[in-house]
Amino acid sequence: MSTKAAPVTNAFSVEEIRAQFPILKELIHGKPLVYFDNAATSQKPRRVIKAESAYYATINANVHRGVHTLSTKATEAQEAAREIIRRHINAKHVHEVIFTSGTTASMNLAAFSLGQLLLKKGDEVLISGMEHHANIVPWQMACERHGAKLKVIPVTDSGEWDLKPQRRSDATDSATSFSAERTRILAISHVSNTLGTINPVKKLIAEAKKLGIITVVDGAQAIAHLDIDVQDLGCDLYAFSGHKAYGPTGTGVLYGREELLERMPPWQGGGEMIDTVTFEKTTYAKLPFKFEAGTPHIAGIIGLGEAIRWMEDYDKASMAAHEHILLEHATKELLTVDGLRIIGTAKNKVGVISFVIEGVHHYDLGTLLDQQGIAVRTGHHCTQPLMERFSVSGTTRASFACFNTVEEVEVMVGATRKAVKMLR
Ligand code: 7TS
Repeated sequence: MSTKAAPVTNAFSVEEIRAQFPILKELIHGKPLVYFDNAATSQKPRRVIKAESAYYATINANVHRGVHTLSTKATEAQEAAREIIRRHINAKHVHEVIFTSGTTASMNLAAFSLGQLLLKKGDEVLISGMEHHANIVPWQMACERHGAKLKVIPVTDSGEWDLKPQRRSDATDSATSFSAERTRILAISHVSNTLGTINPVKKLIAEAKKLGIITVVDGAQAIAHLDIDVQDLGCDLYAFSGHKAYGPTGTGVLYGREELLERMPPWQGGGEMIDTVTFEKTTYAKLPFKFEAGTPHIAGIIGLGEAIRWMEDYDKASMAAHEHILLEHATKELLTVDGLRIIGTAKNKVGVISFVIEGVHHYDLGTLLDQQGIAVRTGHHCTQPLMERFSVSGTTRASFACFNTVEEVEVMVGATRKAVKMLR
């Protein structure tokens, strides 16, 4: 497929980028693949695939265990990835970067451990109405364990946080108020996976901090599109998945501020997270290993380090600028489809566009688009409460990455128009 999008900056050429993704040469039902499901998982550049397979081919061994050469090399490669990630998110210390299997695991760690440390009967955890289930259910479980309550920031019609009730000193709706006495934890997404909204996390974190509230950010949809500086954000914990940022599946990170991580109890017990074990008592390893029980996904972590270096080579801001062009084009063109409504119309968005079409079920549309080689996600996107907020059972979602083109957007819009005619 030829690519029509002009390079956005000198540092960025979509043609050059596309050439690095082997999967983009695949045909789906005989048609060139148009991959618009990057919010579910992004595709991987050759460099990442090679880094992962090179580990297995040349230095495969367990980490932090053997004195033998391979184990040393594997350990060095894994720890080099930790430093790449530290630098990328501007954490102060390398031991503030904990490897997990993904955002879901990071959030379960955070909710379990912070629950043990902070929550007691009558306390509150505040999340927002646009959270992914991974940033709802672990907190619900923690609240159940400790007798705390889950409170929710409402979402406006455009798909943004409605912070007015929180700000009012005379807030009558206690369901949405920040309370110095009761709120212990604020857990919010940086970017909504369903709406694409970029949330003003820094501002809310600053307000929470004034009240001594611990802040946790779900950065799953931010890491591939925004420059992340955890010190500038001021958050206590920040979670993301490697596979949504051009890295391997089964990898993730939980960043934590040293002083808080020191106080947090471990989530999982087992090998590697201990200092000494007797049948009577176990003492735990230093950070970050206290939170990394068992053998990690070493190959994946090395691949994640390479994915981060790859993104840095191409400059995230240039990628985001390109994706914004795709978003604007898709928004304008899709709105010309009869009966189409976009869910999520915030001013500040990443390249995610969710829509519903009158008289057309999202599942049927997704199936017909697939016949044309176009991969989109359909359904509730693991945000069922948000679907309820917008009174829809699901949406069709196109989510862009730096390798997508304006021409691909046109292919999708054309195929959507055709599908609507068939389905009505
Ligand atoms: N939080 C957000 C905001 C997400 O978008 C996702 C995954 C997760 C947490 C969980 O990440 P995981 O890597 O542990 O699965 N979101 C999506 C999605 O939008 N479509 O498929 C997965």
